[in-house]
Amino acid sequence: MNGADLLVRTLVSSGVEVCFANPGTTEMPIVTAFESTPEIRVYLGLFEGVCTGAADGYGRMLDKPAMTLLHLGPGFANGIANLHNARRAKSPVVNVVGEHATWHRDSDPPLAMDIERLARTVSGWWRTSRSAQDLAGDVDESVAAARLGQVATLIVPNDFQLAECEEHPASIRAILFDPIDPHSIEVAASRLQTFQKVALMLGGRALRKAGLHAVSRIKKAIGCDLFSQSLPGYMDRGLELPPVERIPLFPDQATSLLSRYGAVLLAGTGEPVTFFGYPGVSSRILNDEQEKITLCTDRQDVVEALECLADALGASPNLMGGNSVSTKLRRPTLPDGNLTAEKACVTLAAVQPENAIIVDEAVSSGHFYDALTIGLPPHTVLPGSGGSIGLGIPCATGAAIACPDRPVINLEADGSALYTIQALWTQAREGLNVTTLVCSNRSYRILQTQLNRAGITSYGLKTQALTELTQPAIDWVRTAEGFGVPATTVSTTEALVRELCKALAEPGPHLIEMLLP
Ligand SMILES: Cc1ncc(C[n+]2csc(CCOP(=O)(O)OP(=O)(O)O)c2C)c(N)n1
Ligand SMILES: [Mg+2]
Repeated sequence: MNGADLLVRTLVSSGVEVCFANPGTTEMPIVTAFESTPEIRVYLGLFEGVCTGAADGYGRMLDKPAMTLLHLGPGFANGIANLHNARRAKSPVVNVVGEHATWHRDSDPPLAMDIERLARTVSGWWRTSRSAQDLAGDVDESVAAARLGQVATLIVPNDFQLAECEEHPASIRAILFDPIDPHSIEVAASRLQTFQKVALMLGGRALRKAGLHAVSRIKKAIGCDLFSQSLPGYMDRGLELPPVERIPLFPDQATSLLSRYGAVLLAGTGEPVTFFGYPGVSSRILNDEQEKITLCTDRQDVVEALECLADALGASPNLMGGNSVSTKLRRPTLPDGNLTAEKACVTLAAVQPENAIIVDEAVSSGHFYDALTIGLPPHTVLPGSGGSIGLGIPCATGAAIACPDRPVINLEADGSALYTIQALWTQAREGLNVTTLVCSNRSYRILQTQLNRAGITSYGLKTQALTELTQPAIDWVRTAEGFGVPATTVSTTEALVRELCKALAEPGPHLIEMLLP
């Protein structure tokens, strides 16, 4: 076998089942190695940001890594924006990046770049392999690093992919979290009990079912309120789960929401900070008087820590009684008439099927949606996480590949959609059950809102040119159909209900342009 075979076989024996790829000449031995490895499924993304966003979506859904295969520094660079989102989402991703042959590298060929430097910006683990035989150990370590909830990047020179080497058995390693310190949990429990009003700020695995189960025990014991950062990576929501509120994006709203709490427990996330720096406004959302208690480190299992905390607070394992979880089905009533962003959100909440995966990159159109979902049937929400737009369509693609039996609905802002629109082609090629709802307000509306908030209400021609998506308007139906995805445009709530139900009933991807004011 050669190094490429060893690499692919080790990935498979470490539990990796899918690869989102956009290969070039330096990765062709790995492409060939896929041929003799039926255990790994491969998907072509027509831009590296599609591959990395899809790997992120897959990783978020299954909490285990997909692999990407990327071409040299330029290919990796194209994938970085969505790897940034993956890093913020604590998503497990393993990148394999081809590199020039070691003997060729020093001649500074046209595509040469400092790949390690790029890798550092988004990866919790990175390495350039030193020999073909080392590849098994490298892969093993990269997968173990990714499974802790980080991006791992392995750079593999082409000559090592081609070199002969020995088979090396590897197996799936258990995730190696650092142990929880019972004393620090006791301290956290007794501090929390001294405050009247406590907030839990949740992130990472704390927002998955198992974490939320422990959280609801804590809520039942001490009556705290539950929050997440504005853009968490993953949230299980709906019936039988406790209501978690995403903190607002704008600092004044976030600060006033959280100022009433004497203590904030940080579980799986850091202290909340404002999205941008605004002159005269503090970067931190919590004030100095509020006590901040960090439950555990990134290297510890937040779910286990939450369970220990629930035990330390004397919380009963039984969740019945009290109001720590929503138990009553509450679907909003369908609105009627011409669509607005709010009506689009209400319609989605009224119609979305049980077990749906909602990929939320609706930007300014989506903020009505969250509050409507507490009493809905169980579902999962995947928000933008790192604020780098262009994640939604790739992320929905990866989520659908991870969970083929679950309907995926992607609430997608028009400007954001256009960064990685070619992911629609992968959805069509693979026949994925994704319905993309484009929030067609024909502008970068949030930028205009930011200007309004800064007191600028009339725009000059240049500001208009840089914030409006008109002249020409995007033809969404022809764009989607060009990539092989059936599409339609709706302007009323009634038409949206009809088209959404039709799209959900038919297999394969669909796109619905929602005309919004
Ligand atoms: C990669 C990247 N480029 C640029 C931005 C800056 N940015 C934030 S929101 C936005 C426009 C959003 O427009 P759209 O997706 O249509 O959402 P809307 O504001 O209209 O709801 C831009 C350009 C960003 N966040 N990420
Ligand atoms: Mg827009």
